[in-house]
Amino acid sequence: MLTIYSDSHLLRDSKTELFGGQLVYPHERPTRAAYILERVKAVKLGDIQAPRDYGLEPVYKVHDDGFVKFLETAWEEWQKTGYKGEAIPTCWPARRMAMKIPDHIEGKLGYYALAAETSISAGTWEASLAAVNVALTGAESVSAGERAVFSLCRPPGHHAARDMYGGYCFLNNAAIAAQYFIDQGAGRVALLDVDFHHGNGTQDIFYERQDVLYLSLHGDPRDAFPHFSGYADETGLGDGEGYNFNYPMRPGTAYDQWGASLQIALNNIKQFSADVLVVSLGVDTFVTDPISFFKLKSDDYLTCGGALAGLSLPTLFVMEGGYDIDEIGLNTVNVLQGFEQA
Ligand code: SP5
Ligand code: ZN
Repeated sequence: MLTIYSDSHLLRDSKTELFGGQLVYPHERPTRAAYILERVKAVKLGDIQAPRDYGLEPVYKVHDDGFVKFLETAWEEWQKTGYKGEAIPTCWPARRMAMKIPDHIEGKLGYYALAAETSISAGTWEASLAAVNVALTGAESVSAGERAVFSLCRPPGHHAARDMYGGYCFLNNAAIAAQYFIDQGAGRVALLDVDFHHGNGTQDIFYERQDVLYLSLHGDPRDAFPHFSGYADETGLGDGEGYNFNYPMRPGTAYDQWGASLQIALNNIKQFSADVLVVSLGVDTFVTDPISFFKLKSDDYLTCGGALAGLSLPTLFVMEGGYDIDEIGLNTVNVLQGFEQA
């Protein structure tokens, strides 16, 4: 399987994550991609290619103009305030407050953030845009006839909504890739999200559309981030009604139950008769993931990959989360090898 990778992810190396009331070195860190790449090489998964540059047009197809401009200039504006730390929002437009976009960077951070754990740091914008190019280059290869491609994106994307960032995500790599497939003439795209967390951003972007089916397996929002999205009764709106499927699961879920939800999701993808599959691939479902509560084992990722291959669709894997860094390479590449060996 072909892998798309760029060193530009190194530009995203924030020093602070607000976690448990402390500022800690972020779980979402550069070594994640390094260890995955190392495993891709160790097992000789296939060629590794650099991304091409697609510019901002595909980003604006999915994200709000003001939001993109905010991300582009946020670090510069934050620095001008003279604050010493990285950019973290401290106030929000909560219930019954004005939904007007303020001029001051502190107000803008609150307006566009969906969570406060994710600091904006030097290089965040550049790395986020590079991750989009990694996703798009993978999508172009799949469009050109590759059976499956792995886009080793970092930072991840599935929490980024049309006009919101957070959950370690800024631009929604998988959603931008799905939109690219549509623009290349795909009639129906299935976007299956197996990251531990609900992909609230991807759901948001396609919620009122029936050309992109979104399905997500994740920690129940009663127990897990992002807490305000991912319930089973979120089924789509308007034209999109019936084209959004959530499979929330409780703490302690192991592969017996997780795999059963996966089978239901795969059956829904078959019924939809998708032309192409995008997988938001997170391995934070792993038993020793430091921020999650599922109990998947390394071999389960081989099984999962095999099940995905059973759809017999052109497939783009887009990297999302996974924070047990010692095992992230093994677990991620197991999905890809399980897929290839099926
Ligand atoms: C892409 C992705 O996986 N983003 C995840 C963002 C999660 N951020 C909030 C984490 C809060 C975790 N609380 C965990 C309690 C562990 N005991
Ligand atoms: Zn996650």
